[in-house]
Amino acid sequence: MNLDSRLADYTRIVDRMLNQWLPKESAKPTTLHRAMRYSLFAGGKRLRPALCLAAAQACEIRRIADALPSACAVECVHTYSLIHDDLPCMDDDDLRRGRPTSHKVFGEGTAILAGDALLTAAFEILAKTRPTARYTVADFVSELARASGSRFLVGGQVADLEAEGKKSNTATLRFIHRGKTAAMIICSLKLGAMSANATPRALGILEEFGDHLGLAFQVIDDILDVTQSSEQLGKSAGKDAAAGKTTYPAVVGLKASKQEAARLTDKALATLSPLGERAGILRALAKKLLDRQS
Ligand code: GRG
Repeated sequence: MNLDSRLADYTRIVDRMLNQWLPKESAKPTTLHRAMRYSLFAGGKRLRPALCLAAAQACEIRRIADALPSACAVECVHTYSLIHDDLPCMDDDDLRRGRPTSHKVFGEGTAILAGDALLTAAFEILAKTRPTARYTVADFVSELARASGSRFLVGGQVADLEAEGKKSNTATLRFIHRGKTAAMIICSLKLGAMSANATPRALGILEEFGDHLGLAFQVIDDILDVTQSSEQLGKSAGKDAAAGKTTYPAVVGLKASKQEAARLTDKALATLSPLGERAGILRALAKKLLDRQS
């Protein structure tokens, strides 16, 4: 199995379905649909759809197409969160996925609404999923709603806003990262597994894997923010320190942060053991994320 070609396959099928399921640019109101597509097709890494499809394969899904509503839905929620995160009232950023941010191109009102519309489009798309013997469509919807709601994605963002300029400890940092980053990673894995009618035990394993991987991903994100250029990242580098954010490098230093990312990745890999060979893509993906440069 070649990981890069597998990831390219995932991106190709996800992009084809996103293009099919989202309103065309020519559909009214055209500015809104242009704005939604501008951010969605800006060249993100498509990590969450990849985790979703890889989890589905680790749970021996019969037809990968059955996991596509979930894979596309998580990418819509993720893209909405990035558009809103970049707004002047949040992180106030000019650059995202190598392009000017949505509000810079379309104005603040349209950017907010493009985010709102992507969030609701996610549920419209997810509703296309097929129920399996163990999971109803309502189970899928409930999983995504929980991860993207006040206890996790939005809740993590609020905790992040409230922590700005204050000295936070590692417990606060973990709460923020669990909500902002790990929850959507866990949700992507679980929805993929549910599409494959996975056992509750397999869901539990993937949840634990996603928790460690999500934290590792965020620690690496914090490290890249201080070690890479904006060109390399496709988003503004050095923003965390400038905004007085509590990050892993700020709390424990760069060297210890790198060790922590490696430790969390090892823990994530260890949780996959019961899934054996079937989890090969997930394993390779976790290792690749540890070495990522953007
Ligand atoms: C409800 C007003 C309102 C706002 C919510 C939830 C939220 C805004 C913001 C949280 C979004 C956020 C920035 C989470 C951090 C997770 C993270 C590291 C994102 C970057 O993910 P990548 O690197 O991005 O996978 P690409 O662009 O490659 O998809």
